[in-house]
Amino acid sequence: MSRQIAAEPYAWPYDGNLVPQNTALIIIDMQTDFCGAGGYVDKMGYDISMTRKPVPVIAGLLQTMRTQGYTIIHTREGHRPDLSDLPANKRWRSRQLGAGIGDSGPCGRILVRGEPGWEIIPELSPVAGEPIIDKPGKGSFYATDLELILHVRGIRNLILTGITTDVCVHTTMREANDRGFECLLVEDACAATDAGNHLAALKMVKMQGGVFGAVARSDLVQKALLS
Ligand code: C5J
Repeated sequence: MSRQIAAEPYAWPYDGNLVPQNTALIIIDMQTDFCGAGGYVDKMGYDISMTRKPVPVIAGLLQTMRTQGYTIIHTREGHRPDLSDLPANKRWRSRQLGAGIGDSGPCGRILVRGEPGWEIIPELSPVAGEPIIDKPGKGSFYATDLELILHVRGIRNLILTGITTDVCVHTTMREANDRGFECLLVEDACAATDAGNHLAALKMVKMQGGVFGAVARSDLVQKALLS
């Protein structure tokens, strides 16, 4: 059976081979530090209502794909408590905005593994059996075992959601595309701290016939999955 999602610039996946056995939902960095009060993004002075906006949309996709037996993968950006994996320039830059990674804040030490701010928000909590990828950088493949986990499970299609569209979601999509994965970005299931950057990130995916994959709205993803 062939199944495709109405997407731009092409119906996704390109070959109609979309089944729970070969497709994963990736939920990127839905952590308090990125969308909660007192977290990293809030401390930098950005509007967290923007990064919170996709929460119910992701929750809806999560429920559908969990129920149908798709692989669900969660990621968290964060550093070791001793900060041995935190590049000095990354720390320096974050301190320029008053939100130093590794420094204490209202949600514990900012972007440090094990701290309250680093946890995935309760609305999107992983359940047993769903891999969580801990990453020190923006991309989910760099310095992680994500690629191995996907290969072990026979996954070749990735449905990408989370925050932020222009940073960790885009970096992950680019990394995945170069590794041969067929990627779909769900436009209302991701968000950025800057509305223009969100739109630009969507546009970049769609150029050159889908240079990094395709983009779809969540209602069209749900429609295809439930048909
Ligand atoms: C950022 C992320 N924006 N999860 N991280 O620093 O996109």
